Amino acid sequence: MVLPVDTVKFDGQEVAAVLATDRYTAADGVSAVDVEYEPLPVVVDPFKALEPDSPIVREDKEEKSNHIWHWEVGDRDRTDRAFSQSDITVKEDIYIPRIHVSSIETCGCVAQWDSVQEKLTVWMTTQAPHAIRTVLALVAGHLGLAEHKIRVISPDIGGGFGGKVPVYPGYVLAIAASFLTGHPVKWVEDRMDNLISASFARDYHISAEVAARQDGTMEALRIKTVADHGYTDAAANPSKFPAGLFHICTGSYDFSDAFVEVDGVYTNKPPGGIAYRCSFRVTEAVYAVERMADIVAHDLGIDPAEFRMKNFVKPDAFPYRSALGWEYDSGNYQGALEKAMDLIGYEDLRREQTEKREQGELMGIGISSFTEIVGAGPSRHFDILGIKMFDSADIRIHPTGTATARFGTRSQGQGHETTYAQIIAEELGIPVSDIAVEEGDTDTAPYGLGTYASRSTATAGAAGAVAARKIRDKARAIASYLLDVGEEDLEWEPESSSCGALRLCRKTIQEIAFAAYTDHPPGMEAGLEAHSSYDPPNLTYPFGSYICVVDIDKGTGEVKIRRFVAVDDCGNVINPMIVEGQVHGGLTMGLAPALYEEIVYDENGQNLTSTFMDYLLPTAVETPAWETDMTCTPSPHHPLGAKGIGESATVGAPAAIANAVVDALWHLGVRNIDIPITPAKVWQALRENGVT
Ligand code: MCN
Repeated sequence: MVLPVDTVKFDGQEVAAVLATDRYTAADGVSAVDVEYEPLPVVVDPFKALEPDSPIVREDKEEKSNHIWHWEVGDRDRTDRAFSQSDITVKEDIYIPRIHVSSIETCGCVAQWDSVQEKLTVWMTTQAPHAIRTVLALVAGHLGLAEHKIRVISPDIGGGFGGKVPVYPGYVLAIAASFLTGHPVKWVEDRMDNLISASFARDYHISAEVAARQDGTMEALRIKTVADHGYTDAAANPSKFPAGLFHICTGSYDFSDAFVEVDGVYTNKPPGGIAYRCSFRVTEAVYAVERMADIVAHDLGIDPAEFRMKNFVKPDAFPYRSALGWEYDSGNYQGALEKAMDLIGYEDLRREQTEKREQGELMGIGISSFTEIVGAGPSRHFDILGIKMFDSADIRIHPTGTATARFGTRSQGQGHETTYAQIIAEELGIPVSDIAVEEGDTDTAPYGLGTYASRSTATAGAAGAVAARKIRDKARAIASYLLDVGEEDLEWEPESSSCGALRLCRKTIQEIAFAAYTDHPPGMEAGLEAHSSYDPPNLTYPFGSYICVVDIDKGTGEVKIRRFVAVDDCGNVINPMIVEGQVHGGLTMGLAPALYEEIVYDENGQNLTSTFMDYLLPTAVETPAWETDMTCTPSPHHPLGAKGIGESATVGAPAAIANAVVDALWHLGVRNIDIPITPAKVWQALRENGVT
């Protein structure tokens, strides 16, 4: 049921649909709907929801409890033993609040049922058109709607950031209404709809503990988390990883032992647990370990940079199996941190900090040396409804030597049209301007699982390279026939002519393409095209080191970011300008939850942040001038040596900012301030610790 029958479970739940021929009449229709609400007991705090006398949020479930699932990874006994034998243990409770993806455009669709063709076409703001089509076929199969009779088109969707992966009730209602009326039906959220009903991320209460030696070696990590998933169905679905990619909890550090457990809980809030520009739960995990690294370093009186260098997984340890059992592909964490320290002038800043502190001023330096986990598949780890997570590319070289390439992913602003074309150009020597890249139409593009989890380069990009290499093989056979020489005597070599093509002996790819349709070897199929479905052998593990410098106003508690240096490593880079753009956007989406964003509910479950007056996004005014740079540690298993980059900065930035703020206040006795670090929270912490 996409609309509730008799009980509304959260503020923002759609209760009725009005269908009209224009927007104004629809708005009048909405005003005419009169809903009588009888207040029922609610629970919005996940800890209270776990108490035995709590109201039950999902009475439709067999188990009369708000506990959804328990998930754990690592070796509990070994970890407990390591804790009992360590020199020191450090514990901190960290809350990572509920936040919301605020894309430039909200969600919407146009559904058109064509009763003559018996075909449904849906133009939809989705990041995963093929998967959505399969879901629609499975859900609507009993209405006689088969998959080949559904076409999902995802046009430019105004940004996604993970928030346009779910199937929202509005999509289903528009489709149903088109069936009923035989007319095309449009549904588009307004901003308030989006802010109260669309997907929410995080809302994780993390209790983190580190066991360490006196010399600063971190030995074991123990994390216990309560995850508030609101009134959700998705979180209740049996899935291999209800806690997402929390496996990355050990981050860049060589912990001998680790144990992580997460409990999912229902509350009377909208469905939670969706992504906010991060592979599910990666920011939460990374934030926790990066905060803990800083707290332990401060407790032991060791400089946080020196402390990290000591505890990093070393460059020669890759491929590295973490204490939580996942194999990191490659990394050089020291290299990234050294570069960031050089760029920002770390030693000078520490000297300046000491001087400032003597004068009573508050200046802090925060580091975050994160590791990301992106690129879903491989299919042995991930599936959607049982469909293995791979992605695909179709490349067709036309007789005149230009090309059309189609992919199963869908760019929402990541620039696939440019980077996929570059990948093919590099492999085949066809100029980028002669390559058309298409995505997002299930009638034309090959099947794929979509764009999220920074998976496009790792999967579809790799598929593009593999398909292009298949074309090279066929081109070699054609050239061998045309030139009457053995295939083994032909080498691809850079073309010196102005067309910039690669050359197979004396034949350019354009000449070979023409021959593929006009003069190909007897017995060979005509044409020059190839398909690849790429299932990566592993995830990719991009990483980076960020350093943030803040000044804090003692009078108002305002945090001012003076400098922020970001050194990222996503292996080989396909397009440096696009990667830099991704890092800039990602950093701003890391700044947002660190200092500004939080969805707040009152004790009745009423959303108190349903407009941009209350839910604060940083604007250009609040955003510092990011200073970015790269190191390059190729992925050994990706055909191009590339790793994903779309989310790294969002994952890495919040901890750098929070660490900088606490670093400024540590000498006063402040160990932690939960994000968003608002002026009010800082002001309070200053007053509580004797600063007036
Ligand atoms: N790239 C590259 N070299 C690399 C890695 C990536 O040139 N070594 C390029 C890629 O070819 C691609 C871009 O960088 O053009 C991002 O690639 P990738 O990291 O593979 O991520 P995806 O394309 O899968 O994008 C998903 C990622 C996620 S999960 C979110 S959320 C997000 C993001 O990208 N949402 C975005 N960036 C966004 N940017 C915009 N403008 N809008 C969104 O909604």
